[in-house]
Amino acid sequence: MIKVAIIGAENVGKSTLMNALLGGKFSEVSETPGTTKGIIKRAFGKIKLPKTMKNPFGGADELVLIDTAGLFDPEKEIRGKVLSEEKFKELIKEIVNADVIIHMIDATKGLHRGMEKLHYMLKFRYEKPIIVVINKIDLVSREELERLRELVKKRLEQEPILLSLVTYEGFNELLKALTYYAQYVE
Ligand SMILES: Nc1nc2c(ncn2[C@@H]2O[C@H](COP(=O)(O)OP(=O)(O)OP(=O)(O)O)[C@@H](O)[C@H]2O)c(=O)[nH]1
Ligand SMILES: [Mg+2]
Repeated sequence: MIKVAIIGAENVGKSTLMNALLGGKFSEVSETPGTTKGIIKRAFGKIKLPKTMKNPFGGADELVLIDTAGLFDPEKEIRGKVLSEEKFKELIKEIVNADVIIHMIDATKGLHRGMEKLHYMLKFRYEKPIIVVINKIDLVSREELERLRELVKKRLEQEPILLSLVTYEGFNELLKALTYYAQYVE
């Protein structure tokens, strides 16, 4: 089983992504930050890997998606409003337990400071494969997006996937990245 956790500050579009990947309304979506209150897990189904990819399981494996509550306030470096300290820790435990992580950034808000720190911890202390996604690119100009892309690349030392869950630009690229990272899961 490959566990994929979608993480980010409040309101970045985590639940929208979960629903888009699953093709249905599995997680509540709203414009109000703090909509998802805890952890939502759903089987995505079998993931089929191309023959050229190494896969310890053979040709296919079960993929489970985990949607999480927004970890931080969109503007400030404080915990998400629906999270007690205990709940926050519980979420971090669940995230550390995942095999692949999707770190989602809101194009209109930029890279969140708290998420940046968490990203480092997950990447270097826990050696997690992380897919960085800048979502809501339909809401910003190409120039703004380019600036954010450069900043994210510099600070997180990896190239982000540029995504819109309105136009679906970048969606295929994200699916490809998921398949790619899934092959490294032990
Ligand atoms: N324009 C635009 N809106 C988006 C996009 N993705 C999500 N949204 C909207 O952003 C808002 C928040 O989406 P959610 O999926 O609920 O965000 P979330 O990260 O799960 O939020 P919390 O559970 O509160 O942390 C909703 O109004 C979505 O319709 C996108 O790519 N473009
Ligand atoms: Mg949500």
